[in-house]
Amino acid sequence: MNNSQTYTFPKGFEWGTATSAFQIEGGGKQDGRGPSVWDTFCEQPDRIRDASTGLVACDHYNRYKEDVALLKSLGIQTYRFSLSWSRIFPNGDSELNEAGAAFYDRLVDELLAAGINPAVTLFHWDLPQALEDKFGGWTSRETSKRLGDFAEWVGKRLGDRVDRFFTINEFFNFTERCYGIGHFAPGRVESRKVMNQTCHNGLLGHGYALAGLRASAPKAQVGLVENIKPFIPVFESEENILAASKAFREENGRYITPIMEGAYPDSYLEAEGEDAPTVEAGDFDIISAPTDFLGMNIYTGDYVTHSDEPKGYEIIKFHETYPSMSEPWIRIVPDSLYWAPRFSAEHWGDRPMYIAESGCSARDFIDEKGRVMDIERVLYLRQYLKGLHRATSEGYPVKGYYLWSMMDNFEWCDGYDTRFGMVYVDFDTLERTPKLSAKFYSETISQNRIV
Ligand code: PNW
Repeated sequence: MNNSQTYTFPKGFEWGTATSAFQIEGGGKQDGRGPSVWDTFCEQPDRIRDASTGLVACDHYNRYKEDVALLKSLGIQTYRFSLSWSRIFPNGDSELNEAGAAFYDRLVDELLAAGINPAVTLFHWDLPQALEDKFGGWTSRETSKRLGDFAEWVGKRLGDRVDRFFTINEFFNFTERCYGIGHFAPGRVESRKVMNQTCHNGLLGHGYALAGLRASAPKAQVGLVENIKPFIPVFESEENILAASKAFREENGRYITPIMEGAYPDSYLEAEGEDAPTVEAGDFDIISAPTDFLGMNIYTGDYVTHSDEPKGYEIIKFHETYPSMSEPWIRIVPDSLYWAPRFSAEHWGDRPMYIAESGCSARDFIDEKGRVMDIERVLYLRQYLKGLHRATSEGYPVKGYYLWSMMDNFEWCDGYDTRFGMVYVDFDTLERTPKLSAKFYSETISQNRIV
């Protein structure tokens, strides 16, 4: 059988899994950690579905050795995790909390000793509360600059052992959703103008972070992670493919297009009018400085068909009966892992790409033997990996894949009931149990093909 029949991935393809600090670490008040906006948010009434907090979470801060051993036993090759900024700089300024910083030395060393390649995200939404208080968080360019300073420090501290850094994770979820819709921390509902400014400041934050890392860790590979919106031609006629390609560039225009192209698309500026963000001279030099790779988080996607309207495409609405996972926003669209890498390469060139997160929530059935049989997740992963396999077999430069998530964790406003892990966590005992999907993934990794 040839590679395409066995779904074999290219030699050297990296298989990983991802987490983020606030969602797993706990140790919320240990060793001098300062609060983040998410700590504050969790204390407010009616913000989190199960009224939970991140104070203990998976207690990874105290159990990281056990967790690294688990990663190793599953054969994971690269592990993407984020830093709790306020654990390291509790006041968001230059006053270092050495005890907090030392945790990341221990974690990185433990991973390296286990033969696992660490991949560090600098910012995964848990802004130090001090920066929210002092500057208004992402409404201010000061915050963007502080992320640059933090990045420079991180490069100095970890750059000798870590060679892959992601500057930020998903713009929408720490800008619009936090300062426009108010549904994520710090939960502010500001004017459209202010909200658009947070988006711009987020882009600047990425740019400053990239510059900071370039200065202190010149050999490291640096990129960002965006939850890019994939568009899939509903069937593969030439005109549908063209329509989906147009949709991809336009609909990702707020974040990824300006980073790649050094300017906001006209359609965005026209739509926002006077509410468009204030851009200072030189901003786009910072924002669009070249990265080494593009990280994409892909959970779902939209189908597109050609349209005779001037914009040339139509996004097809989902009927409520369309299959989705236990979280309804995760519609099952496996071809997303093919079309997003393909359109990225076609629009912005052949830079290396990582799927920095992909995965799903699923109902976990615990059987009478205590096994967690998450067959829905196994089915989901197999189909999505087939989409990804098509991308690599056609030569699109996707270099690795990070399954979200290593273990069940704090799913932001949904609390602990929504489970994304391939490892089950009992939040009373904190015991970890690999699910059926972990066995599937582990076997896939060991054979470098979809099993
Ligand atoms: C990502 N949506 O967030 C995050 O990077 C993770 O921290 C999170 O746990 C994971 O996906 C699962 O939700 C998203 O509603 C949150 O479209 C929500 C959406 C997308 C991504």
